[in-house]
Amino acid sequence: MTKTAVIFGVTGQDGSFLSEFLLDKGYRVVGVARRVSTDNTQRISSLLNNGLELVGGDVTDSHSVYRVLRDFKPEEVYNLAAQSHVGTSFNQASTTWDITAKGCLNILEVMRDLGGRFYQASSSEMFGDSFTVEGDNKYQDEDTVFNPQSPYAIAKVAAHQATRLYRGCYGLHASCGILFNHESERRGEKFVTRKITKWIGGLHKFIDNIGVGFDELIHDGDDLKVDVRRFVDTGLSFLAYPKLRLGNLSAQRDWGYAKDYVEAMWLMLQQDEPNDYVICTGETYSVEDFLIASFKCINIANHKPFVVVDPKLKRPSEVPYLKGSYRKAHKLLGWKPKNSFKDLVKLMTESDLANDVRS
Ligand code: NDP
Ligand code: GDR
Repeated sequence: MTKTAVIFGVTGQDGSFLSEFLLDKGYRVVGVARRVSTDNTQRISSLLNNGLELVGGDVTDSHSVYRVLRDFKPEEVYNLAAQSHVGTSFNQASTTWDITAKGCLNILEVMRDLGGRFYQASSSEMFGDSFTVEGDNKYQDEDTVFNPQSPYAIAKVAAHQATRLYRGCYGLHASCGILFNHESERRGEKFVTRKITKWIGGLHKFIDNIGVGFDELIHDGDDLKVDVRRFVDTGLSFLAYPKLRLGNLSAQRDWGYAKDYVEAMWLMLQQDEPNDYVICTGETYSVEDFLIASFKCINIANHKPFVVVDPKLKRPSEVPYLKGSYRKAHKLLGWKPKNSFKDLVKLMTESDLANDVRS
């Protein structure tokens, strides 16, 4: 019998990969998308011609959640919907709460009556500055205490605890995946990894269009410039490309590939008993490490002259160190990551280099 899955947050990075994954498994997949003034279906446009069904709905509107779940009667419900940008949550705390915390509660309330299996997208941000120490090893796992450091993380803790409560009191098959950072060529452009690779793609296009090499770039304040006086057909002396502006470069993250992580979401809902699992790579790298590896893809050994550290991009409160342990997921789900940090940086940088050359 064909199973039906409903995905809230289908238009996002994970929603697109999860839709692909479930369609490949033969599911009927219904994605819930909110109405926005610009097209938010770019990541799923090809899937819409290949079986993915799209319905309107918003997790902050409990009646719309109810109607979708009543009409489609899914066996599995994945809540990926969130205001997911941590930096933004400091300026839009209330919206973040409504979507990321209350939105989850709205789904749980409906599922309490209608049933079905539920996946909640919990986050390593919930740990904040907390970690477990074992000898020389500092890591976070399912037993590490939460100490959230942003309005986003607080909302995720609320949704996580609500999911556990509904599992405990109403016997709902509800699982939380505590996912560490996962990225891809489809990652939103405001997250640091994609911001870096997108910028590199743009720089490559900039010099390629002029027909010069990286060695002809002049470092001038916050800009990179090319002297174009030798090109007879321009009336300009210099063309400029802004340097890459970033905030905190020392933060350490456990970065994996999003495609590997959606499989873990599905595996959690295939277990007889609901549970909570950390999903990560078990390795940690700083933002600066990401910069170094990404610049290496364009054969630039020293990224420093290309980057401006802007204090305005630093957050009021930061999560300094994330490194997960996926022991439990490996033992109970048989899950482990397939792609390394190196694979991820290469894949993302090459994708943005190709995109920018084509456009
Ligand atoms: P994205 O920001 O790419 O996607 C978020 C999705 O939520 C989008 O589809 C967005 O729609 C949707 N959404 C936002 N507000 C609403 C609303 N009111 N009603 C319905 N849908 C809404 O996030 P990711 O795909 O990266 O992450 C998926 C989930 O996993 C999120 O909950 C995130 O917080 C969580 N997470 C992500 C991690 C990561 O590293 N990627 C790690 C840990 C957890 P729209 O396109 O209209 O904006
Ligand atoms: P994060 O991801 O906050 O970990 O949340 P993000 O890529 O936004 O930041 C990672 C680290 O990089 C530092 N940083 C910058 N970040 C952004 N966005 N832009 C910058 O210019 C910049 N410069 C430095 C940040 O301060 C931070 O330390 C992501 C999201 O996907 C969440 O939804 C998810 O829950 C967590 O990962 C796990």
